[in-house]
Amino acid sequence: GASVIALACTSAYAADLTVGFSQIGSESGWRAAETSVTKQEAEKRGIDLKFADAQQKQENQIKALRGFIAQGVDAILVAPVVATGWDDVLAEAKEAEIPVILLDRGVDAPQDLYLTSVASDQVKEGRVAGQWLVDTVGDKPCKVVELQGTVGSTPAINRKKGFEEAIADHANITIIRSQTGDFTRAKGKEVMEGFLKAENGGKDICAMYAHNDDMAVGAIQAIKDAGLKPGSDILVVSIDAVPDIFAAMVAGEANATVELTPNMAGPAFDALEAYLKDGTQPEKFIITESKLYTPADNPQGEYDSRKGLGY
Ligand code: GYE
Repeated sequence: GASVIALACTSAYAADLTVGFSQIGSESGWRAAETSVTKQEAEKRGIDLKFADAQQKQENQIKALRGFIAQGVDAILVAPVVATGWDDVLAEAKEAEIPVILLDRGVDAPQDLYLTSVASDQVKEGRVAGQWLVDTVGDKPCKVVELQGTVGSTPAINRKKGFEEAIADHANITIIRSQTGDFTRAKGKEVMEGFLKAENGGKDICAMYAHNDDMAVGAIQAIKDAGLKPGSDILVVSIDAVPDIFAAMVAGEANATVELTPNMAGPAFDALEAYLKDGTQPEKFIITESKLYTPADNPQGEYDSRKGLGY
């Protein structure tokens, strides 16, 4: 009868949602986890997810968004690789009345061009990392080298800002070298090798701050290759809380990480469904939690609980 048909229609509606997802790439373990969690969250909701990997190139993301608009998707998710250059394509999506949700990075564009942004407070992440170092070294002189994330991305800009704020009143802690490792292990290792060579083998370097764990893991290898002990000769603090940084903690080779949840899609899809259902406007910025982990926090257990989540 009618009720059976109505039921079929309702469930069919949810399954009819088609969402385009422009993902940056797979530059880090955390990025890979975000991709797999997003696919799971879509699957759970019966959403048809159209996935596009941009290999970390903005022009590929803009092409993907234009493709989604032409396809007439119901909504777009995008993790914007850098903060600038989005105004035109976001305006085209708005013109086509396709809501856009930003994941894990922000854009320098008018806020009415996107429905909501789901991300961590990246200034806070940098501040938490810096405060950990302040608490750990006290008044001891500490020369720090910094591995920055992708140039022009909001996490790189904000994590640098937050860390500098935290150490600002501690003249004994100074950043002596800072360079981008583009959020990858390979570049992190390469740049750290350069830092060690430039700082006569690195024996005067007290700490390495990396904007993500993948660059830290690369740097750890470079420190070991130089005959120094990461985690003791050179302290290691970074961000993401991926399994391999917990493995490094178990080995005594890393000292602190600030957790970044890979599940930005859950809150994003919840906001999207409420908006599409009855026009509910979500908060413009949905902020995820940032939590400090050190070797005192059962790193083996944290490794075990995260392994296999797509990292
Ligand atoms: O920390 C890193 C990834 O955009 C906040 O991008 C994200 C960062 C994350 O490459 O692992």
